[in-house]
Amino acid sequence: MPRLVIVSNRVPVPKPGAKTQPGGLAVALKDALEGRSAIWFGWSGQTSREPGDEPAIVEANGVSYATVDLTEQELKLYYTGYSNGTLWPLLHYRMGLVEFRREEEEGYRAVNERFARVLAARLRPDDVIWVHDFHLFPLAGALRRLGLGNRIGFFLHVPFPPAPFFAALPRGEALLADIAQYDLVGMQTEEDAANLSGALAGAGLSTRVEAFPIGMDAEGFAKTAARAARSAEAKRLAESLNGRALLLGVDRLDYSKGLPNRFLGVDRLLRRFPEQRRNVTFLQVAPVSRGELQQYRSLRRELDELAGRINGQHAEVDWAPIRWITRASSRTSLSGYLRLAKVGLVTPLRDGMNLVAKEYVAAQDEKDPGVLVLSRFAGAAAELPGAVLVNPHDPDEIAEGLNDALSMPLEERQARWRENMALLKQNSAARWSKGFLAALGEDATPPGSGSRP
Ligand code: ADQ
Repeated sequence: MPRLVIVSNRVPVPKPGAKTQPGGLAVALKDALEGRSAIWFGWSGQTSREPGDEPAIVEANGVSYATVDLTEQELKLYYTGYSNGTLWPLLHYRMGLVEFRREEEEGYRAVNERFARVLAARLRPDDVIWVHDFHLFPLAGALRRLGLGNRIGFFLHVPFPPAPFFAALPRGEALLADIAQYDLVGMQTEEDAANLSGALAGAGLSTRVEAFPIGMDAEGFAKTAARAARSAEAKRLAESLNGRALLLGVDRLDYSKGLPNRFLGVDRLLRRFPEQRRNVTFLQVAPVSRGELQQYRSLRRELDELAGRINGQHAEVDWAPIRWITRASSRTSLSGYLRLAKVGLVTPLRDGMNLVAKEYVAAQDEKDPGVLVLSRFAGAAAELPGAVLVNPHDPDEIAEGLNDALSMPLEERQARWRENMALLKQNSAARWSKGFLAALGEDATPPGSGSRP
């Protein structure tokens, strides 16, 4: 089997002795990395004044983690500026939030070219390269310009908007030309795949674009959640509810996650369905993210104010409807909260997949499962037919979804949960990563043969 080279902006370098549960991509790629020779390359998460092109290497679990620092300036242009300030809102259909500055776009390209140089010096001709997410769109183009003929695949974790929308991005054609340098581009949904193919075709380009919805280890998460729900902390949460149903949201504090409308949805629930007033408590966990960007700071202020106002209007001496936590919690603790929640409230305005939706389902107790209220604009909506789907732009529809979920008979909750859980088990993380790599054609590469067919 050829060596696998994973490239992502952040690299989950295992810390010696750390007991924290890995999250995100590390979990999703676990099976793809097991029992084979692999490198995981990317940014160290650190800045330094004059970062060299010699990566720091940590060997763990058979994987060689190779990372490089960025300068403050590189970080500002490549990461904060172009990746998070331009591409993130554009890819999430938020034209009004897109900021474009040429120097940031150039900084983004320069970091991708530096990554390509550092990586190319370590590559073997038969390595299979799998690049992740929008920070690294230009990487294949940069590697090809250095003369590399390896198989290179790309997976986009976020959505891709329709072609006329993408066309508004200055110098977007150059980005499309780079994307066309990948042998295979994986997207979260058929809709995203069609949008990217359309944008490529419009620019006279093409490559293989297919949907590979990201999966999770549902059984593993279910076990973690069942254990976590027995912890002292989870018991404290359960007791504090005084018999009320827990409605739970878990997100990064990001404008794509639809949090203001979610808070307003809870407000509407309390106004329109007064019989639920003493029945529910809504807990939102959303650790601050990307605080360097103004849009994120003002979102936080908006939510602080909304939570305060809604609580002020509805609270009683012994109860307030919203509990609002902007600190980080461990993955294990969150899994316990998810299991205790009668409703998982996941209402992004747009989301590539949204793994919290899947984790909520996996965390449930099959004897008395809660209900997922899910945005129809999350990639997960196509994968979880047992969810109550809502339009996240309409707080009234969110309120109605919540009321339906809270009134749902046990039998229906079980039937919906069983349908969702069966699909989660089928579309596992292992199937996702192996499916992508098989389609990339790594198995077709004769060992030791040098270049692409
Ligand atoms: P994210 O936007 O980060 O990821 P999501 O899929 O919901 O969104 O979460 C990814 C992981 O982070 C999950 O395992 C989740 O449990 C964890 N997480 C979320 N909020 C957390 C919190 N408050 N504390 C701790 N952990 C938290 C991007 C795309 C998504 C896509 C994923 C994976 O935006 O659409 O599903 O990548 O492809």
